[in-house]
Amino acid sequence: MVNLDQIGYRPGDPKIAFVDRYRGGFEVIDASGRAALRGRAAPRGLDPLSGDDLSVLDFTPLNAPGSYRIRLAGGAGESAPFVVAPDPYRDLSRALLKGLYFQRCGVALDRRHAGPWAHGACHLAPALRHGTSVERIDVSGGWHDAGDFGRYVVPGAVTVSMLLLAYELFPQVRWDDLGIPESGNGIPDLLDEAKWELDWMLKMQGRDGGVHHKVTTASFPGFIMPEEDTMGEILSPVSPTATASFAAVMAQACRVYRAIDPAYAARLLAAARSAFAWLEANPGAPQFTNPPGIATGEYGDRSSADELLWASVELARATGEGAYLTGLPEGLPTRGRASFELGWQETGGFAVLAALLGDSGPAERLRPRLAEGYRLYIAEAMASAGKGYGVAVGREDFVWGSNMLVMNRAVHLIVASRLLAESRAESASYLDAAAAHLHYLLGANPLSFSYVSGFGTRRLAHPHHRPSVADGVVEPVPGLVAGGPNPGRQDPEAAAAFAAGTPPMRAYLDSAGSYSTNENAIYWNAPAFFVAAAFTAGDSHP
Ligand code: G3I
Ligand code: 9MR
Ligand code: ZN
Repeated sequence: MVNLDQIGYRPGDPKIAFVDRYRGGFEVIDASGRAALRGRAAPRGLDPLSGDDLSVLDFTPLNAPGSYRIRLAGGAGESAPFVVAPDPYRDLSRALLKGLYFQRCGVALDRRHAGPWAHGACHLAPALRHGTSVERIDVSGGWHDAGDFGRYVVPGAVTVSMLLLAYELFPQVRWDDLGIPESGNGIPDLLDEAKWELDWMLKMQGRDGGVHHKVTTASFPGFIMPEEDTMGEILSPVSPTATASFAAVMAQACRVYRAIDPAYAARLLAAARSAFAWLEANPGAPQFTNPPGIATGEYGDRSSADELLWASVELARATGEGAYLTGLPEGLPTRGRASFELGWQETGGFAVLAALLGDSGPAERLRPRLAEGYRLYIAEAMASAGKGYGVAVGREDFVWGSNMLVMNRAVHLIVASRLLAESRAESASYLDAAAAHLHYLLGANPLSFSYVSGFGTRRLAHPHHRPSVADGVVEPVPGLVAGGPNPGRQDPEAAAAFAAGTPPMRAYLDSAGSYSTNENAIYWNAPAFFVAAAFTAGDSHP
């Protein structure tokens, strides 16, 4: 197999394909069957993450737009087709954003916007407040988290935050013609989609400012359509991580919405302030664990210090009030990768970006220390990106949702190209490294597999996504990102399929039963969207 990005490459970008145990020559064949370029495999050595004895095929000089495939000498193999084009990731960016529209809850997805994946309205009945038998609360709306129908505040917050970061950094993706119900309303669809979740999050806040952790059924339903899921939902208790990440993203959103809808921005800020006040009033609040009778995703955490840091920085930035920073621990964590994570559990990276990007107001004083730590983090990522399949991840990153960790690394490299680079060459080196992560997601990996539904030749076909299984449509909902390789053998199919010791990048199954490798999730779409957006053309190109 010849492993490469099955969408393609832009002229001028580095272009590298990967092969296992091959040392010979290769040809890049154009649409008319002629060899447009010839080269030889260059050995890269044994790659522990894939188990591959890797060689790279460098076809960087191929810059003429067109459609191609790579052929190895002596019939040893051929790649999927790919293009060289000035703006190859545009449709991908749009689909990754629209992937969130397909997750909308509490509303019907109509044919005009959802095509064959249209379905009826779901989860409109008020949820029962946990621990009571009669108190019902309307918390309809938001996005289904993943392949299940639960709505969880913690992952919702990081997803919206990533969308808002993309909105701020990439004006080229402020489309208003994505084909969602709000398209054409004069507001970028990116913000309309973010608002769908923000409006739901507002409903999840109690009168005292505390924010409920999640709303789900008691257990996961079978493979049914969302509108068939009528067992009734339960509103789980308030949690400190939900309240803190809520405060952070509401404050961030307030900044963005000020220019667009000042009344809405004021509402968001009031919500952020009252969530923060709840955190101050409840310093010892216990971490969330599933309450009795609830068996859906826990999204638990050891500590909410990172969420609190994030909320402090965003609130200081939104209000200009330095007081929001006074409670911060003396030694801000700025060393080690955990400080920069952009996941649902470790959110320190969102705090770092909030402090480093743009006018961060009183958070400006955190910058020198953060920037120093950031520089070290990026240097480490760059060193690791030069190896194997070109992604800055290690064995420890191959957990449930490894594709998110790959995409998050690329997010940081893209930010570094703007924030740290002191020359054009340095900036280009960060962007090239980031692009390699996108190529990995789209097929430049040992399985020669595109983890995005609807994109690539060998691509995600059977996600653990209830609607895609139950809707009777052959193709899954497009624009979904699979969690990806996870050698943890955390579902029965994965446990049966991988022997212990399977190289981490190969521990993946395109099967709807394998929720630990093949579910989709909103917070896996968001960083993939961010990265694809960075490489989408427009007025302001990265
Ligand atoms: O962080 C530890 C690491 O220290 C340890 O060495 C490693 C070894 O297994 O595990 C790491 O933790 C893993 C954690 O994800 C990392 O974020 C856990 O094993 C793993 O079980 C956990 O998986 C989470 C999964 O839910 C199960 O709780 C995923 O992150 C999370 O994305 C996923 O989320 C689910 C929701 O619960 C329900 N909705 C669908 C959604 C997506 O699958
Ligand atoms: O479908 C569920 C998926 O959304 C979750 O991420 C996953 C882990 O919490 O659990 C899935 O549900 C499975 C359950 O945990 C065990 N029985 C089989 C369910 C999948 O059909
Ligand atoms: Zn629903």
